[in-house]
Amino acid sequence: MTLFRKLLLATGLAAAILAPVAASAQDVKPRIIRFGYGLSEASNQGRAVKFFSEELAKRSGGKLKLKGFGDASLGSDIQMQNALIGGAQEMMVGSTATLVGIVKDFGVYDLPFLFNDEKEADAVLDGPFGQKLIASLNEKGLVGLVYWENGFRNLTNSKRPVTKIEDLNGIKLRVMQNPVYIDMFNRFGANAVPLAFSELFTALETGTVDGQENPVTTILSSKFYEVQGYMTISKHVYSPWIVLASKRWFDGLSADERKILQEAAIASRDFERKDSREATTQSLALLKEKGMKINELSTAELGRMREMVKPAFDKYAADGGADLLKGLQAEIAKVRQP
Ligand code: TF8
Repeated sequence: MTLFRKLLLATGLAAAILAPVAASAQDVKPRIIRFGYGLSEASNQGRAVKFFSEELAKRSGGKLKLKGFGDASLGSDIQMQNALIGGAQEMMVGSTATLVGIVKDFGVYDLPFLFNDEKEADAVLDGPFGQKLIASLNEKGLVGLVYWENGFRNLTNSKRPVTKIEDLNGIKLRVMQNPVYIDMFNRFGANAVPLAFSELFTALETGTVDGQENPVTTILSSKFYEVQGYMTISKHVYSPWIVLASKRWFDGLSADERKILQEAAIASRDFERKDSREATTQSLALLKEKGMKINELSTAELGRMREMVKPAFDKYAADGGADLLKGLQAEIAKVRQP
């Protein structure tokens, strides 16, 4: 063996021996973190939870063990938020839209056609606006770590193709439990039915509702194509997910543990956004293969929809959201391509 190879081996060994020493020199205790989420293990959400878990293990020398619970097995978004506040569960990921019962301001993201693309969303969510909203969770017993991407939402239904707004007339459309969504779809002429995501598949299957709206990744991973024949690419709202921790639990962590958690969360965010964006194109092709009839909306029709929901913005502003909305629009203007 050459001296060079010996040296390589020796330094490699030293690194291998030193790494766990460095980890244990930190103030990190063995902990089990119950992390709940609503989609399936095979979804973009499930993949990102797995990535997060592996990152935490790597960065803590295996001490911080994140255990994912998918398919809403720990409860719906709203049930989990309350479990976090009470300290009965450590972490979760879910829609920002379902947080409005705790911090009303989160409803601002749900106003239709705000963001033109993912780049704008990333800049606003990761910038001062998004971070200020995250900070407002602390006094409610929650800690927001990062935003993940749920994505641009599209319409599906079991009745007919939707090529113009009038096609939505009378369609019973499940929406998230959030007043902005209810208001928006009632304006579009649908009958908005607020319902937890965990009850959605059954509601579609039994015909309790005719349709729903979600990103294509979810329409595929939750197998909505089995019960929904039509999809309309409307991209009416960009929907963020938010990774949350119980403040009660988080406050009991050491500074080192919190730092590891924050850093792993940021790594998971970058992984999740890239993965979800790649999956979006694939999902669309797969949904076609599964037999869904998919159509886009014409620019003229999208223009009509924008006009139709203008009063929703006025209503939101009048209900106390004026400054918030202005602040959000100013942040978007900073990053918008002319
Ligand atoms: C919805 C959301 C859900 C998410 C998920 C359960 O339609 O888009 O997909 O909240 O975390 O409810």
